[in-house]
Amino acid sequence: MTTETGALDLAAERLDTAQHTVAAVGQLPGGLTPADAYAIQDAVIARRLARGERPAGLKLGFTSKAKMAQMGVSEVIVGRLTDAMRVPDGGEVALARFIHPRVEPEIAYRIARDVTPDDDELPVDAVAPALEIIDSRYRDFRFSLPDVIADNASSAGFVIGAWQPPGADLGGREVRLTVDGADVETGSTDAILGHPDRALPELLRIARRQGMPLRAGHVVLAGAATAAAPFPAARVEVHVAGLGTASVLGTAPDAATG
Ligand code: 0L1
Ligand code: MG
Repeated sequence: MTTETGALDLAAERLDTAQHTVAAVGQLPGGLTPADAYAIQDAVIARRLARGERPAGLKLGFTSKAKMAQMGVSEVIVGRLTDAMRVPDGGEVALARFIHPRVEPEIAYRIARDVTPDDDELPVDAVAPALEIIDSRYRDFRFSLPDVIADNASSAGFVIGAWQPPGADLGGREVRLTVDGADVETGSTDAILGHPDRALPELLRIARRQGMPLRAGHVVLAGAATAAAPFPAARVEVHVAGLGTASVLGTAPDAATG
């Protein structure tokens, strides 16, 4: 780590305030290392947990070529999920909670039991189609790699479809993202690191390096199968061939019920 703790705390405060006041901020000062950026992410998450949120799992970001091209980066990153980010499958979410939300079709894995230092691989007891809502806290979604790591990999929300037993090959499955029934992005689960199962060792490696615990029941989001799409006031649905669907209704400020 190269940046002083006070400066890291200040950056975390800025990003946390941006998230809960729904107001974008400028990028962080240059010169941050990835280690600094994960320390800022730790401090951002500590603030959320101090407000009563509970850890719900981890997500991988930048796992697809489309995503890397869209954002101009080449490294896989990890962010944290909390219970406050979860939206029930088929439920609704007020878009007023977000600055400029986007949505991605993903595959979710459920962790079977607490992961220990002896585990060579992640114990998984279920898989599901999933949606991730991302919402960069930076103005215009513009950020460097340390910026986005510090900003918890843009995590903002997630939706998990019906859990299925693991075991079937999740590779090469068609993925569609629809808005009010019309396709907006199509792709394949192979866009996730060549095969979504490859997300698991990547995640274990980074989670272990960063000291991020994985507990029984935690969700792992493997990464996006297509580029992200804007999240409009409409029903957004992911369809994964042979695995099922998950959906969420984005509600505009004047239509929000909660
Ligand atoms: O889940 C993702 O791949 C997003 C990573 C963060 C970058 C972004 O905001 O698009
Ligand atoms: Mg994602």
